[in-house]
Amino acid sequence: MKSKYVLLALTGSLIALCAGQVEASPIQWTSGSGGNNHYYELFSTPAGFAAAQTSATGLGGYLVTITSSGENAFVAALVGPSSAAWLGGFQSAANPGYSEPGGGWAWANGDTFSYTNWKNTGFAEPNDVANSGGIDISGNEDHLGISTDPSFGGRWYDINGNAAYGQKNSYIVEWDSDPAPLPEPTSLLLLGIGLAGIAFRRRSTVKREA
Ligand SMILES: [Ca+2]
Ligand SMILES: [Ca+2]
Ligand SMILES: [Ca+2]
Repeated sequence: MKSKYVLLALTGSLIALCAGQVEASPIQWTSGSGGNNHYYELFSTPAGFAAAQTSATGLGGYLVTITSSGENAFVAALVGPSSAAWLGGFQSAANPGYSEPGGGWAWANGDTFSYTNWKNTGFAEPNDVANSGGIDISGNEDHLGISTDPSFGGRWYDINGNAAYGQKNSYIVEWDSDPAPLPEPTSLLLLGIGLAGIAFRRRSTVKREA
């Protein structure tokens, strides 16, 4: 009986895992199209900056960095029309050349922050204006976003990433190489239930045998 229960629970877990598992669907920016062969995926469930960054590193990648006009165009297309997303950039007084609003910006993953694509018409960015008194890292707006709203056209803006101000955005994860298949949370939950079932059956079997 013991081995039968274990086998049933294990089979159930495997079925649940296979049925629930959906591979991440990152898109490669291929060298054939002028790209860097990195992989990118848009996560459109709005998240605060810190949560987005935690999600990106948890998936083995990083919040997207943009280091060329070609990469900006690729990322803007991924964001889609009239939307916005976090980029993996931040500003800090600890960074070389810091001054508000345009100095001391850096990519969190260490990429060189030289290419920029700030909104430069109308209300130009960066402007460090919002959330008066709401210090982000060093100023009022020290995190980085890209917007495809027609008034931005794929250009960047600085915004407060302090969770207390509640800004949420879609975000894009970038990987240098193809990430491993990523199980969905539901399949991990089902796997957990299956494993708990194995443990329960083992314990109850021991009881009956005792
Ligand atoms: Ca990049
Ligand atoms: Ca700032
Ligand atoms: Ca701004």
